[in-house]
Amino acid sequence: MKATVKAHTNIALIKYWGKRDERLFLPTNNSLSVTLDKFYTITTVEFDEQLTSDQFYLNGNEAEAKETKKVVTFLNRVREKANSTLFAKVTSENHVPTAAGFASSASGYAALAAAAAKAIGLNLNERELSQLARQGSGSASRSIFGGYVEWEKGMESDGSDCYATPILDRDAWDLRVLSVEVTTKAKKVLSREGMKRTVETSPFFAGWLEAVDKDLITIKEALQEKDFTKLGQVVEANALKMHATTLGANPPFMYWQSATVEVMQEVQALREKGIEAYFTIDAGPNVKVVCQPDDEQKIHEALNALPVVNEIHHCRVGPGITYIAD
Ligand code: 2P0
Repeated sequence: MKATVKAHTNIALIKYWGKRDERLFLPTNNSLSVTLDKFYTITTVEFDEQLTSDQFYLNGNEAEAKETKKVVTFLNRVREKANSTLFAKVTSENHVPTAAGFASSASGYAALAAAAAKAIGLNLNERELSQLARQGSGSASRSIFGGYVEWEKGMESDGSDCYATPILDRDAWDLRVLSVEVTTKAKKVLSREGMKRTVETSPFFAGWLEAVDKDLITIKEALQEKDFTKLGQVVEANALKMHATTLGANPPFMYWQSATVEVMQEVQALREKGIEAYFTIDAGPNVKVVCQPDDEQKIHEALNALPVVNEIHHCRVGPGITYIAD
């Protein structure tokens, strides 16, 4: 009744931005990500008839009540599926620098879904695990798989056709992602809240939905043709469109800080010098830069020279979930 799983985080190249069902985590649009090798979560789940409630330990300490509540809600879904009433001890180690703007929820819920399913005796395939992980956090549906992954929004109201699928192996295209951590002070609007506010109030949200389908077609062509320029251009443009929706929300909000804009402008300046780099930004001020291996060092040096840059993490394309023997 015990299992341990390692899952890696991912960065969306075409963003998930908006839900059509908040309880089931059903998105308004497909998204496409690359799994990263450097950041991951290792989670052990043990169901135990001696326990009288669920326990959640994160990085060696009992987790905060808010986080534990989310984990309990998720375990309730797993118990319902398995027709079980057993409580569990969940132990998670996060190797994700949250200051770098990576949501640990993607690797966290992918690892939790796979470990909990195995520990309770559910025999789920990867597609089913993707659907389960999705119900902890949307982006976790993509972290079940390695390489380049598309999360299908699906049409059904029960989420039965809403899951991620791998579209290109990690070995098929060796791209690099530099995670550029900038100095930051402001409090951020959580992505869950920002997404909801945008869907409900931003007049630009309709434009986002119209654009994202076209961007998906373009990026899939780029992946097939291994056309880096085509990929980079659509990645950067898609991130800018996602962020534009937040400016139209009521009340309006913005994830960027001045340091964010400085990094974005340096990336554009690098391109003018003939070095191909493209940025993407999630629900926070840090910037991720996508590039080809030969340019990685030059881009690092240019960005590292900016006073607003704190740290740069270098990532390669990573694998899907792995089960670890106890
Ligand atoms: C993404 N983000 O595609 C997008 C782009 C942020 C910006 O997925 O509410 O933590 O748990 O489903 O997955 C971050 O949101 O949101 C996210 P929930 P999640 O990666």
